[in-house]
Amino acid sequence: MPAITLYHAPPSRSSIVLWMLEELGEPYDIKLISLSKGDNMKPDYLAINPMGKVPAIKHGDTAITEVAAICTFLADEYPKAKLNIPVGAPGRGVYLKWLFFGPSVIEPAMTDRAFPRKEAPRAAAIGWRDFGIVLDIVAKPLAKGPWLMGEQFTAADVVIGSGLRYGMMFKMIPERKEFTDYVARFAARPAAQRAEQKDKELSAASA
Ligand SMILES: N[C@@H](CCC(=O)N[C@@H](CS)C(=O)NCC(=O)O)C(=O)O
Repeated sequence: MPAITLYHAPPSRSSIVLWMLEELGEPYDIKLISLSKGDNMKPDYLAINPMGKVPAIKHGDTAITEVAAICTFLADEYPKAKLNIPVGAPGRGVYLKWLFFGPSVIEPAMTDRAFPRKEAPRAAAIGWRDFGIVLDIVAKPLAKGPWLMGEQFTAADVVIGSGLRYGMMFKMIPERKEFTDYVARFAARPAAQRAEQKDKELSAASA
């Protein structure tokens, strides 16, 4: 039995982990969670993720949740795939910065813009300050590319790349050339294509 089980609702944020697992090349199982049938709020699943959200993975007996944490963990746990920048290597800090930048900066910046608050939040009180600045910061390393960390494709690209692609798809992020070129680059990766194909099949089968 594979050591990794992905709890997955296709397509959703758990599709990001599906892509990560394809990049990793380790065996894994998938347990489908139907959000429309409320599987995510059933006691069995709440025991794995009390938030009632996907994704979650089980690694052995340990349940791990949160996209970026799962991707960071998998990249470190299976270093053979070279998707991490290991502890002690010079780029480790910047690599972790990007992994945190996805859920703590890009995602709230994007959703606060899509679902405006009644009162504008104070720039100093929120974690992302200004939407334009957030986008400029991500665009900078991508203009040089090919990946966030330069020549090495890492788990940070899986996390940030998925967020940018989603944001542009739903018109929450502008289609800047740095972003569209980046999405085209990673969409050409065999693992991304396998994950997309699997997700389509799983969506169709669970519809
Ligand atoms: N912070 C979580 C967010 C997970 C999340 O919001 N997942 C959505 C699917 S995209 C979900 O499970 N929604 C079901 C619900 O809230 O009922 C992460 O990064 O993993």
